[in-house]
Amino acid sequence: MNVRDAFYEVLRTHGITTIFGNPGSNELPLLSDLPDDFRYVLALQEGAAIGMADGFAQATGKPSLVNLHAAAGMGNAMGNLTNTQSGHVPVIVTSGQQARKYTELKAYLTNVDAPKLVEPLVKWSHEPARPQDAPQSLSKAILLATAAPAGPVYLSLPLDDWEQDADASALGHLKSRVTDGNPVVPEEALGGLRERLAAAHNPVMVAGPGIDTPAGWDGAVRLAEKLSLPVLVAPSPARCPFPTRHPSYRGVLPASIPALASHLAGHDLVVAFGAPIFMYHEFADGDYLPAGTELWAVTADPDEAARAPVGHILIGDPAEAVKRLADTIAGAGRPPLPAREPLPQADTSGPAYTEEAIMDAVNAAKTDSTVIAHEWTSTLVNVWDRLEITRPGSMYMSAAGGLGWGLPGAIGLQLGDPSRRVVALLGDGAVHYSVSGLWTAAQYNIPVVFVVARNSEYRALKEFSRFMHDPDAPGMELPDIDIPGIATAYGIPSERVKTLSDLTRAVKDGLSSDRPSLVEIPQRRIGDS
Ligand SMILES: Cc1ncc(C[n+]2csc(CCOP(=O)(O)OP(=O)(O)O)c2C)c(N)n1
Repeated sequence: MNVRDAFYEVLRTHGITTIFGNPGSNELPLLSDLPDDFRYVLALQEGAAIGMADGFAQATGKPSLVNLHAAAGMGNAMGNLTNTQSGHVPVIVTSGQQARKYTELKAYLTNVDAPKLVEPLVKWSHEPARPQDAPQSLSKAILLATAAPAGPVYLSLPLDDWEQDADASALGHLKSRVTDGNPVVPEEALGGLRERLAAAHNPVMVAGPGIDTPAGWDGAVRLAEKLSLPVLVAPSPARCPFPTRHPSYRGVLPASIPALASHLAGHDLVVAFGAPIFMYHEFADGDYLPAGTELWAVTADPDEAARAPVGHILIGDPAEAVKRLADTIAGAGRPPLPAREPLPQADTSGPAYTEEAIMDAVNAAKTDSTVIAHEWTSTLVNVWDRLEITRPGSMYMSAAGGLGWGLPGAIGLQLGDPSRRVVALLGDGAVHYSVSGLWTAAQYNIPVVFVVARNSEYRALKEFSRFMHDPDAPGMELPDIDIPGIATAYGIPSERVKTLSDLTRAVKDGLSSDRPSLVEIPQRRIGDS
């Protein structure tokens, strides 16, 4: 058995048989004669490959593998890797390295100091010291990526390692190695939070992406109902962690320090589950919390805990913690919360539509099982939740705010769970960062319904420049792009609709077809009444 056979054997052991990638000469010795039980999904650019692997890992709840080309390929991948890191997604990123002897000569396609390039964005970045170590390094990479807090890891793999003899006895051990038991909050620490919650007069829950699991949803809903807690979604959400039509649901927190603090005014206790404190965005000075408000939080990530600027942070699985609290806390005896104010009626007049009206039209087409991949930045704060989200794992957004995740992320989500159908909601600017993913969707027949809102501008940036009192920046206009034409050229059946009812019809048609499709709808530009 050679190193290459052993490498594939370790992947098999962990159930990893899909490789997302974009190959180069350094990778060919690993990829040629791919074993029959593996499938290779070709992305035409490395950022798209990362996005697909990220969506696939999130949909399957298991680590995924991506194989990229040396230094330039890894460079292209870095943008989307910021999202994978922030989203705590276990993606095993690999790239080929020049032959060991050639790296000393810095030959063409040498990845100089390969682990250094990626290091800030991964949990572990490594090039095996000996060819025989590659299977061991892979095994460690997989176990480390999945251990809490999950996240991407990176391996650089020299091209002349694969034909070397493997260490057969080491492989036997690698195949039976298991790590188990992600940390949970100790009972004593959780007891402190339980007491604090029981004594609070007007507590509020903040739900983060870390509780978007069946256990997390169950626990958060029961805890909210038992204590009549209003529930806010943590700012800059990467996933939807709470049902958006539940009476406790109160929308998404704003992402600036003072706006968030004033949103929490009047609450003596804030309890956040599965979120950093907090994923701020718009810069403005102020205090983190209103006077008289205390913050507690539970996160699986010690780094999130340690960098929280305020609060009493408990480290452990946040979904397990919220569920344990719901199981064990006594009811508060407060009356049930009144349902949230009904959403304001959207202005549905055309010919270009408000984002609220477009969101409603998509909502009318989706079902409970539809999964949304969202990268439409002018609807990032309080418009996406016009979608009725009723179950976990139904809504994903780029976790670090890096555009280029949504389109390939949707493809990975769809491949990862074919039992559910994915709608990608994209801005006409966002589409272009990983646009070549459309080709992968067409060629592998991955039936995502791509919805593009066309306002021919970077609307979110224009809004931002108003917020920052920096008007008149250049580079905000996107005229003359034929997105349905581009999609058609990549092999995706596409249409441009003029009415909201046609949008609903097109999304329904797409969801009932077994082919990918794209629909574009005009969105109002900033300042249009
Ligand atoms: C990789 C990357 N480059 C640039 C940006 C900055 N950016 C944030 S929002 C935005 C505009 C996106 O426009 P569009 O997709 O058309 O959505 P709209 O805001 O118009 O709804 C840009 C360019 C980013 N977030 N990520």
